[in-house]
Amino acid sequence: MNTMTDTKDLAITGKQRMTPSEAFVETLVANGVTDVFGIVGSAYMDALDLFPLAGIRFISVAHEQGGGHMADGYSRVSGRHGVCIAQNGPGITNFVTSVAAAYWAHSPVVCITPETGSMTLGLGGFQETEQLPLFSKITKFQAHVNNKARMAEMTGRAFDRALLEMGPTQLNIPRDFFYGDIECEIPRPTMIERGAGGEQSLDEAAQLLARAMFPVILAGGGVVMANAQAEAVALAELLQAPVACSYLHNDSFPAAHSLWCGPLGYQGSKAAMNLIAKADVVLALGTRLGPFGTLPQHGIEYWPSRAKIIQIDADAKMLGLVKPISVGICGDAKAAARALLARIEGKALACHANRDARLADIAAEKKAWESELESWTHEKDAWSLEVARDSSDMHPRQMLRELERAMPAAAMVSTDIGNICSVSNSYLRFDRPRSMFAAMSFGNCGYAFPTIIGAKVAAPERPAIAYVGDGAWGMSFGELQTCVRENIPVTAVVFNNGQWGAEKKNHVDFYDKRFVGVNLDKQPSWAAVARAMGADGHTIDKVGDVGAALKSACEAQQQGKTTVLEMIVTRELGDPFRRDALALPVRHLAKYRATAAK
Ligand SMILES: Cc1ncc(C[n+]2csc(CCOP(=O)(O)OP(=O)(O)O)c2C)c(N)n1
Ligand SMILES: [Mg+2]
Repeated sequence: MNTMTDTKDLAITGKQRMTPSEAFVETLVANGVTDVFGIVGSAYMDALDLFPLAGIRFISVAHEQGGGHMADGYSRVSGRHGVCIAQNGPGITNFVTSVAAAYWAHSPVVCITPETGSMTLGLGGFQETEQLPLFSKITKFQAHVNNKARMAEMTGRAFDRALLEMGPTQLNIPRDFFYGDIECEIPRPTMIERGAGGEQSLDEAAQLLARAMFPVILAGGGVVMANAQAEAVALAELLQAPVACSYLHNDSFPAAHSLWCGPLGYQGSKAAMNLIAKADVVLALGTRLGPFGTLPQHGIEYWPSRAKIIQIDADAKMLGLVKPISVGICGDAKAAARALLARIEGKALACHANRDARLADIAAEKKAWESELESWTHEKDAWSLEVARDSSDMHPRQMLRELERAMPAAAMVSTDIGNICSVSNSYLRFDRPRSMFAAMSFGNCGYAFPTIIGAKVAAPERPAIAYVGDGAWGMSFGELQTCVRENIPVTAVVFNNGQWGAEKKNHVDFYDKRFVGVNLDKQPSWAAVARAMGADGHTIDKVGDVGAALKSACEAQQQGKTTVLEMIVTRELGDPFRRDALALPVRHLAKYRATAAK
């Protein structure tokens, strides 16, 4: 039986008699679902039984949080829905962290949450918890099947809204509603085309750009999601404007382009920061201008507060929310960029008069930052010098540079949220979009590894690499089981510095090195653990071995092998995350006075 054909027939013939499980699965098929991540559970077993005949692969994961992150990675690389499902109660509460992460990554994840039976809800039965409040603030839409006859309708809507609003949705289904007889028609996906934005705001933006003397483009995640990279390049070339990538969206503009200046934000590019600081007009294309991504870095207050800011975002609520703006355009990044191009192409642009000076400025800033990075082989603060002094371990920065040099052309890289992962921001450059999947502003440890597994399922031909600190690895290495069992070959680069480094940095800077809970003593050999779990595992302790190890691990992916590269690095630490949010300790009680700032 060919279910695709059947689905098309259903669409033609209208209502048919079916079970709610069939209606649910046929609606997944109608939405092009081919992969679902989760852990098996009785709550939805009647529907799961249909997956193989529906052409849907069920990817059995180690932990539901991992399944949610996999759905996230899958959607970010494919631009399609990522789907996850689990058992009611504990299986669903395990999804919460990953759905919150998907929310801030703007990933169209459909989180399917079978619920306790409708006739026992509220009685405190087995595996019961209220499942809608759990996700109310971390989803764009919550579909609740309140009657089994509405199974297909609600399922379809959860899929439509995830793409419409670019974020996770929840589909909550009382488990008894999978059974029975219903008459229904399988809804077709409703694809809503996004427009360029209001004519007047586009006109105003075009005028600002035409008069700008030092325009700078800030390319955000919206450029990636709208497949607008070509338009961003065309705008940059027309204006001859430098382009900065927004925080953790290093894949929003091709790094090989002469106008690319690198990412803003934590551990970002000084070239990008120095150039945007000079802007008189900023075109923020497809970015919500999130607060963390524009904080001062490297001691540079780079945000040009006197410049005119044109912000383009598909979500009107983001316009002017964090930064004051001159023009807000509610539009799709691609359509808006095209509309702006049409308005300024062939016009006299003020910025053409000083083009050569600006291009020289861009080249000089990039060169200066490159040579600084090249000589910045290790951290130079007192703590870092002390811990690295007699160590034969690798300096994290040198190791990251070697990884960068060895990175295969079409690689996808996910990054976690530790200190070394954050420093890697300076060393991650991409020429194609949908290549970088960072933990974004939710910033949860344990994001990177499962996310790259999901990305690999969506793009099996691309090398898939996760950067993970050893602390975060302890949270997420269980998903090696998924790689091995489900034959999803990826490479995990684990930075073994024996500490929760990013937090330890705060102890060093603010708490006079009174370390509490930051040392990761007695860790196993993560390379040996990987081998015990059926993957390959290698310990790398020389900078000269890093590049070859990455290359061969990526090649091993073609033979179906997952590899863990355990990098033995010093305990030195880069700049802290949250200098903005910490203060030196003040103590009033005598008992605690010894911990007051001196
Ligand atoms: C789930 C979660 N728990 C705790 C934190 C707080 N936190 C942020 S960074 C960090 C340390 C990360 O350590 P590791 O993964 O070893 O990377 P390193 O900083 O050592 O490079 C911690 C605990 C977090 N962001 N997410
Ligand atoms: Mg660590």
